[in-house]
Amino acid sequence: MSQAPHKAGFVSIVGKPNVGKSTLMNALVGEKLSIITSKAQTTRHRIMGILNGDDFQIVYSDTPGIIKPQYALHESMMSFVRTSLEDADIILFVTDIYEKHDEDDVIKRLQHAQVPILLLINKIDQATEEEVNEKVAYWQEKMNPTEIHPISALHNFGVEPLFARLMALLPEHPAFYPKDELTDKPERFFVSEIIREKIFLNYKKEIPYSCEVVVEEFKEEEDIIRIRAEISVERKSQKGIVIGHKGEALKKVGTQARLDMEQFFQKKIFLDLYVRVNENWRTDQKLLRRFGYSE
Ligand code: GDP
Ligand code: MG
Ligand code: K
Repeated sequence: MSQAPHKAGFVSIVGKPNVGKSTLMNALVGEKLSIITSKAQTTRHRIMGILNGDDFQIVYSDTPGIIKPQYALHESMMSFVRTSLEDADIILFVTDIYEKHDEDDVIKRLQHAQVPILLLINKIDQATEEEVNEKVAYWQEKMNPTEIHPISALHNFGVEPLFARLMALLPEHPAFYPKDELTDKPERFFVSEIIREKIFLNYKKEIPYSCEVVVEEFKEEEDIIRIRAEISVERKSQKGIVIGHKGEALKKVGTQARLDMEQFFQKKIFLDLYVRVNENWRTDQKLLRRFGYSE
């Protein structure tokens, strides 16, 4: 029996506020991973949702800056574009039927992207066929993206064909995130991703790469979630650095991570974070999988 090659990639969803990015995200991922909100951050992207199939994994993401309204938007849009040029495999540039786009340099940057750009005209349930055709012509002329898809994310119109295009454009690649962790215990996965991000933010050089995070306990109670997580390092000297003078460094990581988790889970978090020396973690299968060396 022949098997289709595994496909995986990052799909960045970008656009102005209120054009329907979150609605589209829900339509694309469905209820399969409702735990994922737009709050969890990773070092690479902000993950909006991950959709796993037997032979594919699509990681939908945006960057934190893009949701800032008004004057900050422009700049964050630019930095998004830079990031997505480096990281995304496919860009979904969401507009809606009402939008008049006036940031020409954003469009120029997107035009220079080395990856496919699918321009989505959302909310077509609110427009006549003629208006939709006008918008298609407008964007064709203005931007000439790889493809243009009129859709209604809210009414699930055009989402299925869009998904088929994503699958066709997705590169052959092993999964980026372990599928079993995502299906069994997605909360733990996001807890460890948040902690990992804070480690990357707070320590220099090789330290972040020497740390592995394991969530030992995740207990949800009525109005608090109790989390115990272990940071494994390879050497005693690294343990000292991670903990810091009088425990200050670890405390900072813990506080930052806790605040993000409270946002993510919309609940009070008690986070018990500790450090352990574990010389062998580099050979740990789970870790190799996480970095995509095996499936
Ligand atoms: P975001 O800020 O880009 O994430 O936009 P949201 O997904 O939060 O949507 C903003 C508003 O537009 C919400 O009130 C949605 O219900 C609405 N919306 C999203 N998609 C559609 C659509 O296809 N048709 C209509 N009529 N409304 C939509
Ligand atoms: Mg949104
Ligand atoms: K997320």
